[in-house]
Amino acid sequence: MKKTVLITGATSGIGKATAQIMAKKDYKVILCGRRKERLAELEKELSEFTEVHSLSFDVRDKEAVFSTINSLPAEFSQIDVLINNAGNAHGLDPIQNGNVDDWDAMIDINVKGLLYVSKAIIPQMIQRKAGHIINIGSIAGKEVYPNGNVYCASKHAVDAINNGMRMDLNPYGIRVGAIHPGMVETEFSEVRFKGDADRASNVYKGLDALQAEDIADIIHFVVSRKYHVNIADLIVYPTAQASATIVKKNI
Ligand code: NDP
Ligand code: 8X3
Repeated sequence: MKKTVLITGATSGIGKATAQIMAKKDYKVILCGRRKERLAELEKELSEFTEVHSLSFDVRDKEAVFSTINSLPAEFSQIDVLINNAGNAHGLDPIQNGNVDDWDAMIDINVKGLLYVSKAIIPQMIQRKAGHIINIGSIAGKEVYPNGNVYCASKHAVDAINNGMRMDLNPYGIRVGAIHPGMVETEFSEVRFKGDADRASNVYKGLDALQAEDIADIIHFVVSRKYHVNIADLIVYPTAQASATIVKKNI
């Protein structure tokens, strides 16, 4: 029987690339995100390979998260793999200049949103004593860099939640692990810099940054190990990057 994967943040970047790979690897795919047109477009593209269902909700909206996930049609209601990927950085400012709305967005989306989606799906995994949760953290969850303050805090929280989830779900045989990417060239920096495309593209200038497909490939590798193998914590840098602040650029 085909397994079903639910991917949050599937309208762009890592989530979209993961949906594309998983669809071609014969998983049924549930695409989540806010942007309905993008969901519809991707659903159409992937329907050529597998069964696809789209859910449009904001992960900050607690009620919407639970009601949407609880009303999945029967053929998609068993979620074997959850990929908690939705998230972004908002701003890159010293703490004293930080924008309170940016702080709210990062904590509400990256931390609380991940918790809500997990809470909606974990009970069925417990009932079946099977399942796999992959939390997309970041190197920002392993180290703090100047001006990264609240984004780093949100990803440190993801790291902690990932470890806590693995402990708490251990009695039920549920696999839990995190992947922590370094620089991946997606819409991430455009969101961080509020649509400033020049500033965003500068981040990746002069190096071979990771591409969304690189992380998607690794996600598929992690998911497709034999069930007794749980990859719990994985840091992935582009070769040009050695830490959050050490990056070799050819410019
Ligand atoms: P993108 O900006 O390309 O994608 C972000 C995705 O998250 C979009 O699909 C977006 O969908 C979704 N999303 C954002 N806010 C919400 C919300 N409130 N409700 C529901 N969905 C939301 O960035 P990436 O692909 O790079 O980011 C994916 C994950 O990877 C994030 O958790 C990010 O922190 C992490 N990461 C990224 C790195 C990078 O360098 N790019 C490095 C390390 C980690 P929509 O707007 O349609 O709702
Ligand atoms: C994204 C990578 O270095 O911008 O999480 O925090 S970084």
